Amino acid sequence: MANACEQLCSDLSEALRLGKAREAESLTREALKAGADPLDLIQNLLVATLTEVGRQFQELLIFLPELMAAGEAAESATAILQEAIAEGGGETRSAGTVVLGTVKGDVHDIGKNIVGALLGAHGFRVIDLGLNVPPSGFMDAAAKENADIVAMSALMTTTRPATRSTINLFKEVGVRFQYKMIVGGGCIDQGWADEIGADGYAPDAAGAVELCKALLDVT
Ligand code: B1M
Repeated sequence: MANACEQLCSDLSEALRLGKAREAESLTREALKAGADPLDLIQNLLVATLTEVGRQFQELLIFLPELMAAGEAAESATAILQEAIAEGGGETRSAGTVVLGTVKGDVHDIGKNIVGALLGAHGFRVIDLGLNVPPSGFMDAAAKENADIVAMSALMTTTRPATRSTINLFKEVGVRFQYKMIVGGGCIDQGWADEIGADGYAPDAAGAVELCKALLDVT
């Protein structure tokens, strides 16, 4: 991260941690003005801060209201970073259509939104189904939008099985072969992707772009 925004970034991390949404918004804008790269801010600041917030929540050092406040502050900052990513995207040729959503039972959408923004910036047509998407939601949208890729995000061990049910539904209906199906999110790894028969897994948003490009043979 550029030295110029070291203090700003540390203030931003603190604002996110304390759930100060307005402050997080203005510090995000200032950091971008000072030359910070939006993806760098996401990977090195936002993810790191929220991981720490998650750890504190797990260890009962903070409680649901604090977790929610941090989540809301992160949503505000992410909206600004998403815009910056979209503005930075110069590709006009359509690289393919991706139907994207957070799986059933899961309302964590900050990471999914970042993945969508970056895919969009790289020329993909992204159909964002939002959060808490049931298997049938992915299937209906994939058919309607003539998707190339179905991309599922899951953040909790309790919602991870929904990625499997979604793939299984595509199999049962006999349309699995029509789409590439990929998974990602905090509780997912390559082992899980292999176990459920997904076509790929990416650990972060940049990795998701590389994965989609590789699956569709886009250079
Ligand atoms: Co919740 N939450 N949360 N939460 N929350 C976690 C996930 C948790 C790990 C915290 C903890 O205890 N340590 C834990 C889950 C434990 C488990 O696995 N079982 C947890 C819990 C328990 C809960 C509740 C159950 C709490 C409660 O109510 N008692 C509840 C669940 C509600 C539900 O979903 N039904 C809940 C609620 C919330 C808030 C609403 C308050 C808020 C979410 C706000 C929102 O998303 N709009 C929230 C938050 C903020 C978190 C943490 C702190 C941060 C998540 C986040 O946004 N990270 C989280 C702790 C953690 O993750 N360590 C936690 C930043 C984001 C940029 O990263 O989403 O990982 P991430 O996305 C990355 C990559 O994973 C990847 O790219 C992104 C960018 O690099 N990626 C993909 C994501 N999707 C991808 C898809 C791809 C490829 C890559 O291809 C398809």
